[in-house]
Amino acid sequence: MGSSVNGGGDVMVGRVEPCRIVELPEIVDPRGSLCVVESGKEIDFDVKRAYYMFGMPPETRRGGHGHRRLRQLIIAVHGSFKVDVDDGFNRRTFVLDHPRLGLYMTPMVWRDMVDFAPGTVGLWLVSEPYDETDYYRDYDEFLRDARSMA
Ligand code: T46
Repeated sequence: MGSSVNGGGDVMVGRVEPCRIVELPEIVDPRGSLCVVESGKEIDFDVKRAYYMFGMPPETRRGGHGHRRLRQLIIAVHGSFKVDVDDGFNRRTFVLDHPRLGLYMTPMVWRDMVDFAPGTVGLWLVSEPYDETDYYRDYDEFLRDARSMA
């Protein structure tokens, strides 16, 4: 499990390998825990947008798309869920089950989010403003482009 995504040179895009769980710095004292995400330390992008989700029915499936440019860090600030990641060649499933953990994701990977525990609240810190043209909504189109980048 990595502790930082910074300082490793160019990040390989369009592969599941650089997608990974990042253990966030946790400052614990008798008042509770405080976790930090700082651009240039835990993530290699400036956060241009943040959004969060709650009220997901346990059987729901979210995502079902890829991004052309967007990088992101996903945190289950409460509860848990899984993220299935697919680069057109390989697949991997990540489990987010503690607010100290973030899933760092690079562009050109397809993602699905499943198995939401009741009461889950997820937080997304992302590198780009909302732009529908950044999305692959069609898996075959994603697959064609992802494989041609190989
Ligand atoms: C991602 C996964 C992990 C906005 O208007 N602004 C926003 O910033 C976002 C994120 C969404 N929306 C609208 C677009 C849709 O009408 O909210 C609606 C739901 O979005 P979407 O269907 O894309 O939600 P998810 O959970 O499938 O995907 C989201 C993000 O869109 C995506 O970037 O990587 O979470």
